[in-house]
Amino acid sequence: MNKNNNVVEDYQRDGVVRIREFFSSETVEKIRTELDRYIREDLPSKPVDARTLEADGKTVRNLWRLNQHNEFFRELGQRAEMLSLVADLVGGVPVLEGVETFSKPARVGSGVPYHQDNAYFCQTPPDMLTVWVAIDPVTIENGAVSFIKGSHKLEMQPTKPSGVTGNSIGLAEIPDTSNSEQFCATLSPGDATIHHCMTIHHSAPNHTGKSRLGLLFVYRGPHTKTDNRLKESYTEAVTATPPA
Ligand SMILES: O=C(O)CCC(=O)C(=O)O
Repeated sequence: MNKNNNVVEDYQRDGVVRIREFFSSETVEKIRTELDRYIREDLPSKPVDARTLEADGKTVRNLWRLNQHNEFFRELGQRAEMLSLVADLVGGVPVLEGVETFSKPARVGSGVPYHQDNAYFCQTPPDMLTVWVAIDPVTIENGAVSFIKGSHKLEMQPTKPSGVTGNSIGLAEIPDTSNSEQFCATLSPGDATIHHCMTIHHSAPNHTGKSRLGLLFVYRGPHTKTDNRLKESYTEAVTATPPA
């Protein structure tokens, strides 16, 4: 893992930081091989909500809870170097809450509405983050994630159910910050971003012929607690649009 020295400073200031060569090309290939095997051999016998499909009803949009369903991904998320990096950012020994994909397959990959992750995670204090690792090249064209730097310092913004399968809750209003003022996280395979759970972000659909697969690790600090008010709004949204 090629940690740049300013991860903590950049993360605290901007609520998002890009790290080049976070995983080696060997690790990226192992991940790709295991994801393909898992989808082919294991997923058919998992609960239906272990994945979200795209609108075509057959292509995987997301794999959820890989840390519960798969030993390889649980071990990857628990590696000492991951935990030590994240510990400085969540303020304590990290709890691995999830390993998942945002697969954004070629042509049918759907967009992700503007949101703050804490509308899903519902934690207080919001000491929770996502390490988003590129498995494919991530470009503007195939749907890179765009972040509004500094927005992690805002309060929770008003939300509304989005009606998007797999991303059931979003911001009630689209922010004023134009796309060109946002940080568009273009990445090479193995590069990563780390974003705070209050940082506003979104991504566009993938109309290109190139897949944009991302593997995500979600961690929280050991001291966070569920905020029941946030949980109520989330439950309403996810009940209206379940992940599967
Ligand atoms: O991968 C994407 O397009 C969106 C990811 C996302 O919303 C997240 O990491 O919270």
